[in-house]
Amino acid sequence: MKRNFKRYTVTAALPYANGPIHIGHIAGAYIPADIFVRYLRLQGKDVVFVCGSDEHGAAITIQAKKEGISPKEIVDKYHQIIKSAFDGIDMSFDIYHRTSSDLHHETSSAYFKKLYDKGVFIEKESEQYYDETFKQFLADRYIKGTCPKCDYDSAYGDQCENCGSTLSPTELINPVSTLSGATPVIKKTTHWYLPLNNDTEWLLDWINNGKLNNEKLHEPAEWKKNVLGQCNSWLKDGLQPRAITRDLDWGVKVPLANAEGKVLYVWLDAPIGYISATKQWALDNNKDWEPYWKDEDTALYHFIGKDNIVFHTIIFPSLLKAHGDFILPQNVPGNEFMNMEGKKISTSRGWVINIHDYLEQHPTKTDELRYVLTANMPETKDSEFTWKDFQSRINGELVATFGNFVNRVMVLMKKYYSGEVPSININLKINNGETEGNSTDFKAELKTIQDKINRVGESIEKFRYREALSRLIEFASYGNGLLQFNEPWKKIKEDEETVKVIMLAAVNIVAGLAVASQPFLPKTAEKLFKMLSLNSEDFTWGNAAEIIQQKLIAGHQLNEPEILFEKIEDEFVEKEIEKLNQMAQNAAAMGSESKVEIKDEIQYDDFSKMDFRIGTIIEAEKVPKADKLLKLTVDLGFEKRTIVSGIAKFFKAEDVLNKQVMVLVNLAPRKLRGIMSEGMILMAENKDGELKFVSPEGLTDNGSSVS
Ligand code: B3M
Ligand code: ZN
Repeated sequence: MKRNFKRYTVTAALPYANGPIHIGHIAGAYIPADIFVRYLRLQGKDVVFVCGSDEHGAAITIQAKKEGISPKEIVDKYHQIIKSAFDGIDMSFDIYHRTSSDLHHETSSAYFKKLYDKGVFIEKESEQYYDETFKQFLADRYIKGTCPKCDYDSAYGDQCENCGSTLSPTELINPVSTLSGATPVIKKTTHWYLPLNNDTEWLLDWINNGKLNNEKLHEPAEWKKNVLGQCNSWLKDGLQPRAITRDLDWGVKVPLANAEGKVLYVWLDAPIGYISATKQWALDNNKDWEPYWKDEDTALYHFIGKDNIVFHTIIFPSLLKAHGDFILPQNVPGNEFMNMEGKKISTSRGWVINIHDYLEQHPTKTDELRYVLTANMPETKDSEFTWKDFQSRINGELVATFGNFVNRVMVLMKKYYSGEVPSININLKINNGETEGNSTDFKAELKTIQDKINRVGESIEKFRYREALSRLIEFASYGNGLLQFNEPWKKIKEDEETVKVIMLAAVNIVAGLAVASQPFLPKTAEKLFKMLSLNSEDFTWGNAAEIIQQKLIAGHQLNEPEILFEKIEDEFVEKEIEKLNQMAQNAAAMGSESKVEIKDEIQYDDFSKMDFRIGTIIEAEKVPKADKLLKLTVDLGFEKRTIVSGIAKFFKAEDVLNKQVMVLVNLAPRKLRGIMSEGMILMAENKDGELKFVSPEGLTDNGSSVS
């Protein structure tokens, strides 16, 4: 952030309005964005901080189906829940908008039309996966399969949430429809594509050298390594054209005559949501939105989690550049993921701490949560939240260091001077608070305060929030050191004048902490300003010490001390862990209930068409290069058949010999791995997915019919 920009546009990922937000979201995208913005504002910068609900795409329609209500009802419900969670945790957005708004539909539709008219898109008929039962094309979250990059078995059609890779449905291994669970068929459809293949070159130069058409736009050294790594692994194989429309009836309609039943791909409309949000904010505040997106003196920052990185570093920049009027992001400080108590956070498995639940249970502990999530932020690699760590950080850092220092100062000020700032002799020496026997004077003390504040700011500018936070705590420890080395409680009897200097230096540190903690702990900062009887708006980051000196003058009356943080007892931790385990158990129970889905009713005729017989497996061998398949020979009494069966994960060839089993003998033969399979052996699958043979009770004749 070396250049001095005229204004800043900061975005935080628009969460899907398909469920509550949890601690992983907050730690990944929102707290870092909020710290950064609060820091910029404290420097007196012109900033707009935008966010809003992402209300389109399969994420929404799938949740609507699950809850049995309309997509509109889903987004209305979760928009409210998410918005109030953000308010509760003190996200200082200038606007929290919605992509279902008319303004957004107009903005994104016009954006598409502009690029279409410029001839940017390619119109192409292609073969795509289709679910015949649900009569629907399967893109994005409608299709799941194994990720070709990391082997995760529940990757979506457009991305893998495990490794963050961006995918297309055809890359998935073993794709299945998330609607019916069936293997999809292939069907033709027409879509518009963004020819990203033409963008590889300039993106490589822009991301890695910060240059566009030889003009230096950003410092790549300031980009985070995890972000650069993901961009380059995507760019190294060259980019492919990417479909930017979908066959869905929920979303922004494709504004073309021949596009019935088609909407914009959610990853086209959602980032444009940042622009619509800025427009709405400008309308509400009598401002002009355009400089915030078009002026080269504006710095644009996108704060996101790891699964959103390439959309913000590759796809959205390509769309911005293709338009022609827009600036490109200055930086995209993407974070990795946060895990919890040794496992991945998972809403469906109930392994989650939702923000609105936390707020309901601990309404007065919002700064505490912000603190712990910042201290464990997944900045460069995945990180871990535990309640035990929550307890030890709050008790050790916030209560014993920060809170304790502030309390000692405020109580002593009250005791010695009834809370009134004393007049001091500026020439008296005191210990500098760092080492025994090192003295300093009041002026130097003020300079130290400013240095400590600056050090916190330097870390924020580098997106090193964990470091910034530990520098804040060091600043508070330094305050404790100042008291410890100077021992005002001993000197008060024999050297009152020096005690005045010590105490004023200490109060100044409290004021410095009020300024420096503001980005991280906004409620605490507010309390500190109140106790000090100061107005936070009078302070800027870079001149904090100077303003402190001007405000905390002799005769200034402080307010009553307040307790900043409460100790977290063991019982608190035990209760929270118990709650988590309970939620996970409930989710598991619900999951197994909802899996009982009975197939559509059939008639007796349908059943009687199937010919089941008893047979004995007399030969078995593994099918080469197929993990799951065994080639079996089954003696049916009247003949012997070859049957290929997908049971090799559960049975070795020798285990199944001489087993008597049930066989569907009139199933049309199918070729599997080049072997003609002439029938199907019936298996039962238990809830852990293990297969067992369905066998007659006691041996019977091969060929016996089953009905
Ligand atoms: N809604 C994905 C997510 O919630 C998506 C972000 C959009 S940012 C423009 O992870
Ligand atoms: Zn993956």
